[in-house]
Amino acid sequence: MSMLLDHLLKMENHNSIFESAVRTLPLPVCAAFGDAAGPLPAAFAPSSHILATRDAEKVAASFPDSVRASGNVVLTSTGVNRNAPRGKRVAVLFSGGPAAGGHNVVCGLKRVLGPDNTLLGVRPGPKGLIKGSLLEITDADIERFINTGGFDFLGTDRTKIKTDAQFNSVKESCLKHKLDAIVVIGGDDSNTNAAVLAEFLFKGIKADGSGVQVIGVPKTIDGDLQIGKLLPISFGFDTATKVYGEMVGNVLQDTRSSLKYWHFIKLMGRSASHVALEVALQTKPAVTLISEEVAGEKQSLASIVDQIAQTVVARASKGINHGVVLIPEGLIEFIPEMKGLIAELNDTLAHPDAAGFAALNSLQKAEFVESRLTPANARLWSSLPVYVVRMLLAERDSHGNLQVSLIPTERMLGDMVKERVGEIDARIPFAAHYHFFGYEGRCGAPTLFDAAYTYNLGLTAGSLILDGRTGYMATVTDLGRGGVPQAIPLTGLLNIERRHGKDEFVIEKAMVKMDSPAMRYLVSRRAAWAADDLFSSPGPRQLWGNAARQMPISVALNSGAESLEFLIG
Ligand code: FBP
Repeated sequence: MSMLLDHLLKMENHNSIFESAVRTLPLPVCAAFGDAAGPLPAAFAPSSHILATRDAEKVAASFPDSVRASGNVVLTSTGVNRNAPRGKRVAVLFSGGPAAGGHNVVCGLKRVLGPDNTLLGVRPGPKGLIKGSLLEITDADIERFINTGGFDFLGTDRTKIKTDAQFNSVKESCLKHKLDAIVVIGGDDSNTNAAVLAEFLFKGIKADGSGVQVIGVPKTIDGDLQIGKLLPISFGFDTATKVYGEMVGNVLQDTRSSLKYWHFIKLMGRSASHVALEVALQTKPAVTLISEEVAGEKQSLASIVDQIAQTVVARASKGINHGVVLIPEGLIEFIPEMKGLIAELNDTLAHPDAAGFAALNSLQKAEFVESRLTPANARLWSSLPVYVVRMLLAERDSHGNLQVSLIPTERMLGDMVKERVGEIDARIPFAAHYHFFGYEGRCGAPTLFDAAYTYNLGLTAGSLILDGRTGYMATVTDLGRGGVPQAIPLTGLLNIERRHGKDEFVIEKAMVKMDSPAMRYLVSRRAAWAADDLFSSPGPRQLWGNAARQMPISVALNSGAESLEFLIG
C-alpha cells in the first residue's frame, strides 16, 4: 500500500489532520486551579453576592434543603483545595441540544477528579440516567475527545425527569453505580431539572443517609442562559455564531459578486435572538430581524414584510439588487398575531376532542384546527402557506415546545416580500434564495474561546463536587481578566412561570434586551448597513494565531470590555 493510502486509512474515525492537530492544542487554566500541567481542584467560599428572584419565598418552600444549605449565596474560588476527598464516584451527562465544547467539560472534570476519583459517563442524557446506563471514562477517552466538537462521546437527549417513577429510577441508578455526584451539562430547562434533582437527592439516598450532589454546567448555543456578570454567556454560543458568521460572510461575498440575489437566512436559536444579533454584528448584513424587538413593537407579519420590501426597493433605486436578511429561528412565536394563533392552536390540540387527531391526514388536520379557531385566527391560519401550516401542526418536544427549527420562516418571508415588492414596483428584479443555518453550527470543533471556557467549566464543576457542594451551576467569570471559577446557587435563579396550563419552577430565558449595548450598537449601524454594502467577512474560525483569541462581539459589548480579546489563565 502506498504511504498516502496508508495515511488516508489512518485518518478514518476522527483522525483527520485537523482532528489530530487539535488534540494537541494547549488549554489555559484559571489561576485558582494552580497550573495547566496538573490542574488541581479549587476551593470555594461564600461571596457577598446573594441572589433573590421574585418567587424566592415559594422557591424556599419547595426547595428547603437546597436553599438552607446555600442561602442562595454565590460561591467564589479561593485558590487550590489541598484537602480534596478521594474515592468519589461522579456521573456526567449531556442534556438538550449539542453545543461545541461539551467534550472539554468532561475532560476538565476527569482531569480535576484525577486518578483518586472515578468519572462515569451517562449514555445518553437524562434518559440514560433513568435507565442506569453508565460507563467509566478513561484517560484514553479524554485524549481522544479533547477539543473535539459535538456530544458524540456520550450522546444527549431531551427527556425531562418529572414523574415519581422517573425520580425513583434515578435514585436506583445512583445506588446501582454508587454515585456521589451527578453533573448535568445543559441549558435553562436542564439546569432547572438539575435544581429539582439536587433537592430530591439532597439527603437520605445512600445507606448512611447522605445524598448525591448535583452540579449544573451552562450550555446552549442559543445564548439565552446568561446571568449578567456571573454568567456572561453559555458555552457553544461562540462556536455556533463563528460558524454561522463565516457562512453568512461567504454568502454576502457571493451577493456582491453575482449581483442578483437576495438571501433569506434563518439562524438557529429557539427563542431569543442572541445568535442573530451576534452574527449581524460580525457580518453587517442589509436587514436583521430581532424577535424581541418585533414583540416589543407589536409588529404584524405584514409590517415586517413591508419593512424588508422597502429596503429591497431603496437598494434597487441605487442599482443594488442583492442583499442578506437574517431571521432568528424563533421569530414566528414573537409576532403578536402569530403568538396568539399558536397559543390557540396549542389549546386546540390539547383538547380532548383532538383525541383522534393523529389519525387524520394533513389536510384534515388543518381543517379540523381551522374549524375550532376564533374567526381572526382562522383567517390568519388560512392565509399561511401550506408548508408553514404543516410545521405548526408537528409534534411538540418533551418540554412542550413547538419545534420552531422545522418552520420555514425564511421561505415564508421571502415569498411574501417578493409579492410586496411586486406591488410597490413590478419592474424591480427580485430573486431569492433560502437557507437555514442551524445544525451546522452546533457540533463543529470548539473555538479557542469555547475550548478554554468549557475545560475550565469542567474543572470548576469537579472542584465544586470535591468541595462538597450541591445545587449549584458552575461558572467562570471575568473572561477578559484571567477567569474566576464561581458557583451560582440554582435555587437563586428559579421563578414560577405558567407553562402548558400549570405553574412550574423555571430558570427564565435571558432574552435580547433593547437597551443592551450590543442591541444599541446594531440599532446605531443598521440603517447604514441597509443603505450600502458595508458587510465584512469574519472568515473561518482560528485556533492558532492572533485571530484565535476573540470572544463574541455581543458579549464584549455587553460586559463593557475594552477589546474583543479574551484572557483565561
Ligand atoms: P438547547 O437549548 O437544548 O441547547 O438547544 C438549542 C437548540 O439548538 C435550538 O437552537 C434549536 O431550536 C433546538 O436546539 C433544536 O433542537 P433539536 O436538536 O431537538 O432539533
